[in-house]
Amino acid sequence: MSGFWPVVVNVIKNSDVILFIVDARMPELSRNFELENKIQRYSKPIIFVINKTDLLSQSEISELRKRYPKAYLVSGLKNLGFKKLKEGIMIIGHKARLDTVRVGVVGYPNMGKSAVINCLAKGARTKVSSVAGTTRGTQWVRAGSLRVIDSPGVIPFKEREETLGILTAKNPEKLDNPEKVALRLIAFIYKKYPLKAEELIGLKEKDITPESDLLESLGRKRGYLLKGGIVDTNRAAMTLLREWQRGKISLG
Ligand SMILES: Nc1nc2c(ncn2[C@@H]2O[C@H](COP(=O)(O)OP(=O)(O)OP(=O)(O)O)[C@@H](O)[C@H]2O)c(=O)[nH]1
Ligand SMILES: [Mg+2]
Repeated sequence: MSGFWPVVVNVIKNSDVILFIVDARMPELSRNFELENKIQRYSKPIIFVINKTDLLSQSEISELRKRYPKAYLVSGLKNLGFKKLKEGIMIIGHKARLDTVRVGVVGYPNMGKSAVINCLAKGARTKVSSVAGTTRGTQWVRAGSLRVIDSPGVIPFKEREETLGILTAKNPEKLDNPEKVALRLIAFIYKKYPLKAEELIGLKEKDITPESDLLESLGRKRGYLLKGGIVDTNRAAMTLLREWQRGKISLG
């Protein structure tokens, strides 16, 4: 487990409601059952917040709405969806007869927890960056009758490196095997967003065979060549992972 668990458990204990932040590109993958169990153990209401919706198309957003009718869809980058989210939080606060609602914000690293807080609380200046593990301590921020607390991202015990890479919760530079992770990411994009994958890799799904080297296709398409015309697959892998982490690959 990452060293931040005690900090996050404290955030859970000291909150009236928990915002669980997931990434719209991969909401299922970014749920963290260990963390959800912890929240349930303290009987705190959970609001699922699907962030980074700006990276999806309108039809994908509609799909998400259908699939997760109770979740709130937002974009911390574009400041979208926060009026409704605030209302949702206030409803829970009213029901519990609270004058001030303490809102804890949790999730994997890099899901946009700090960005969400900056939108919820206008004066908040929590640090936002594409480096996973940016937030280290906790910080309370006031927003009207809300008190919002940021928290460091947490990773379940023994989470696979491929999963963490796709989740952008582990920085590409820190991965043991970036090419393997990039290949898993490509497979993920083909599965969920096939048209985007075809455009990105330059290979139609129907033309992929077990012999296809997708990193080589990507590198060749982008002109990442080494001496002798060999494709630099490591550069292709690292660039793809960095662009994915920085939200440079729009799926819309
Ligand atoms: N496209 C897009 N990017 C976002 C959005 N919200 C946050 N980001 C980006 O995602 C990255 C992580 O944002 P943070 O708010 O620092 O994420 P965090 O969950 O607080 O991360 P840690 O503190 O490292 O756990 C940054 O590069 C943000 O610019 C969003 O709604 N859309
Ligand atoms: Mg943060």
